[in-house]
Parts: sequence; C-alpha cells; structure tokens
Amino acid sequence: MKVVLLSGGVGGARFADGLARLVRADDLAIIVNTGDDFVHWGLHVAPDLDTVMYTLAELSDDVRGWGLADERFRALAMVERYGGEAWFQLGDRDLATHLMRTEALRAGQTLSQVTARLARALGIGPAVVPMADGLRPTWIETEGHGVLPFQHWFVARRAAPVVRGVRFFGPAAPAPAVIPAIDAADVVLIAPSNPWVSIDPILALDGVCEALARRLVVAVSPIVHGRAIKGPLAGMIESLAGEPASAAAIARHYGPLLGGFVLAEGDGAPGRIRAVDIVMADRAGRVRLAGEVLSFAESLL
Ligand code: FO1
Repeated sequence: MKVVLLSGGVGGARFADGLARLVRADDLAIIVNTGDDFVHWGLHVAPDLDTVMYTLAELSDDVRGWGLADERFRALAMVERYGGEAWFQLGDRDLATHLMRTEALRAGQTLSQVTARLARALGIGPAVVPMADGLRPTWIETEGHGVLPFQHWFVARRAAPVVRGVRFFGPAAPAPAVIPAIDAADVVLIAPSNPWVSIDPILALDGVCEALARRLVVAVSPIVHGRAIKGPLAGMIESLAGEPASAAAIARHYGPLLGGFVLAEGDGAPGRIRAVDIVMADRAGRVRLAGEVLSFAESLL
C-alpha cells in the first residue's frame, strides 16, 4: 500500500516511526506541519520536521519527545549570559540542524529541498515533506493575552492562556510534493496529533481537502479515555469545540473527511471505527499500532 501520513510533532513522529518499520520507504510519505516554525536567534527552527526526522533516525530524546538525545545546552547558557532569549531551549547539536537549514534557505534552496537533503544525510528512507515551502505561521488567539505566535503561547507561556481561536497567516500554497503524494496514496493516515494546531494547518492549505476527499482517510485519536496523550489538547477541545475532551470530539472535528477512525478500546462503537490500544509506550507499541491501523485501512479499501 502507498501510505501518506499527516503529522505534527511528538505523537506523529512516534506513529511515523512505527509505520516506517512496516511500509516500504518508497511507499511512505510523511507530510509535516510547519505552522510551528519560527525564526529564533536568526535561525529557521522547524520543530515538527525535526521531531519527525530525529525520531525516524533514532536520534530523538525519548523522554522530552523533541530535540536530540545526549544533548547539552552550553550555547543556550552562553546566550542567556549575554542577556539573549533563553525561553526556547535549542540544544548544541540541534543547533547544527538549524544552521544547515538556514544557510541552505538563504542560498535559495526551498524548505522541501533542504529537508530532503538533511533527512537523507540522517539515513531516513521515507519522504519527509514539509507542508509548505513558504512561511505559514500558526497564531493562537488567547483569552486575556491577545494573539500570540505559536511558540510564544506553547513554550514561553506553557500553553496556559485559554485558546479562543487558531489562525494561519501567509500564503496557503502547499509544498510541491504535497498534492501529488496524496493523489498517489492508497490511504492517507492522520497521526494522533493535535487536530487544531498540528493537522488543521495542513488541511487549510490550497487543494489539500479536495485531494483528501478523493482518498481513503483514516485518523488515529490523540485522546484516550478523555485525556490527551501529550500536550494541551484536552483544554483546547473544551474551549474551541465547547465539549469535554473525547475521541468522538476528534472524529466530529474531522467530519466527512474521515473514512475510518482508530480510537482506544472503550472509547467508542465499532463500524468504520476500530478500537485498539493506541498508547505507544515503546517502539514495539509504535509498530503494533501502525500495523493495526494499516490492516484496518486495508479492510476499508
Ligand atoms: N518544547 C518546549 O516545551 N520547550 C522548549 O524549550 C522546546 C525547545 C525545542 C527546540 C527544538 C525543537 O525542535 C522543539 C522544541 N520544543 C520545545 C518542542 C516544540 O516547541 C513543540 O513540541 C512543537 O512545536 C509542538 O508540536
């Protein structure tokens, strides 16, 4: 099967890692949210792309979920000493990625081109595709703190301000490989990522929903028994959808786009829904979940 995965950061990266062990590299493309990208210390930082790349290359810090394992933060300490911005923790080895990316972008390469080159250098087989080559930042409308750029809300303010809306700025053109990858896919999987800030930025690009409407789309719930596996999603469902966090709220959010939905056992009824253990506690868990989602998708084709 030719598989496309729409992915955000940690949850998507772990699911991608499971898929990459089951699907031939040539048959798997991972389209990654770049709405969280921002310029920090003059460098283009792409957190979700890097989380996916580091996880697939087995270089990621498994406890934090983002950044590299065995990381040190000596450059950060020096920046702090100079009185620079130290609220976003860029590790010493992680800095190399941002330096290489920024240098290539300044030399005229696209984000798609430099990402493909970095992923190849890390020995990653599947295509890692940024959702857009242009800057398309996500901003968060908050209660009482105005409209904040994503990382200022998520990291600097620890996702504490209540979310009233999510906005995407900049050109809505998808990267050149996005629509052709979807058109060529037998199934498009939506990772257990945050629908509002990780997946919607991809869905909001020109032509993506139209392309998805022609394909079988299967999403994996990021909510298990009413709680988010990671991050601020549960509170966002309450403030944005006006209902308690549940797998059903996620399915309702994606609506008619979905041809199938995978959720945790005990979280919903069978049908075009498959209930499995969706917590990826370790690598075996990632591969097991990816296998269950693939066989479910196959049964729907
Ligand atoms: N998340 C944090 O909560 N605090 C950080 O200081 C932080 C630094 C960081 C550096 C590089 C990187 O690739 C990711 C980083 N993240 C950090 C994670 C990131 O902000 C979020 O996980 C994603 O943007 C949400 O998907």
